[in-house]
Amino acid sequence: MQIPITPNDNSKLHHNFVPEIEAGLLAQLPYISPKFLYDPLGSHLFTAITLLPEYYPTNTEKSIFTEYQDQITKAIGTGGTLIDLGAGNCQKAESFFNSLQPSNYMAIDFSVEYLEDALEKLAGKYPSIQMQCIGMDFSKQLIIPKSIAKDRRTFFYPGSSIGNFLSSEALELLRQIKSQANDGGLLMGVDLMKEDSVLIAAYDDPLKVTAAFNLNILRSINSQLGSDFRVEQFRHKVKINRLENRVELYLEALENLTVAWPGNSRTFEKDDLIHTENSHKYTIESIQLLLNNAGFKSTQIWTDPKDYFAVIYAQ
Ligand code: AVI
Repeated sequence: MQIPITPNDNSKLHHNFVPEIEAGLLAQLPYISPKFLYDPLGSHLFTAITLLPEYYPTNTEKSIFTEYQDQITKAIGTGGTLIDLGAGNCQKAESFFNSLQPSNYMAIDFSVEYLEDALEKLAGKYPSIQMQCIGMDFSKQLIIPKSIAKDRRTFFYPGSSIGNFLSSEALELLRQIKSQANDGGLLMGVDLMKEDSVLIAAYDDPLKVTAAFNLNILRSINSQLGSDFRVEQFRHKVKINRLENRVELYLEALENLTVAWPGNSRTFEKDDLIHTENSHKYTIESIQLLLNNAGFKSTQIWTDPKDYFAVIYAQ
């Protein structure tokens, strides 16, 4: 396994992200970028979320992958390079290794420590696949190293992670994918709009795993910024925003408090909110429009019987 050190490697994380975090905390409506949810503990907590029965996206996407694996493989073709965006524990990509038989697998994630562990196990299991991983914040810019063959690139972006971007950001990312896919394409999972009760159960689960995942962002920020957030002074809050077609995650202050970090501080009053994540839900029409605007000419779409989730191959 090759682990390239790139300009986006996490070793530079602290230095690079302080101004961005500070700007969010000092904003009139404070916010923290959702990428900070995925520190090593946050990545494990997210994996735990995907095991919750209430968190339907993972199970539903998996059922579509299983049911339509042959059709998906036929659409993509075998061989080439599989580029896994937000690879996490690499399990979803692994489920396609036997059918797609990529010659190269490149795993990209914000949390490189978690990725390295996952990839090390995988490399031993599939010796015929060349594997490498990169720690990259591709929410800013997606740069595929020149060493990766240009032809037959399949970008793999499952889990409806595209939903965590504003539509302008999603459009930009999809444009960057399209421009680097060349004669390949994009296999993507997209969560579809549905009734409130299903969304609330998925994002405010009774075991409080999502609450822990959301609250952990404060510890992740403490280690990036040197701030003194205390998790017990906040609670997880979920709102459904029908106008924007999204689930919104917040942390709500339980009391009046001040958070300090080197060179600055922010006061919160009881009930003040910190916005931590948007999870946009699409319709088939709205995602197709976004893909077309990004330059993709054709799409093949597979859904589940309840139309909860869509898997799309775009070229
Ligand atoms: C990674 N992403 C697609 C998840 C979602 O559903 O938006 C993150 C998540 N947030 C809370 N639960 C899961």
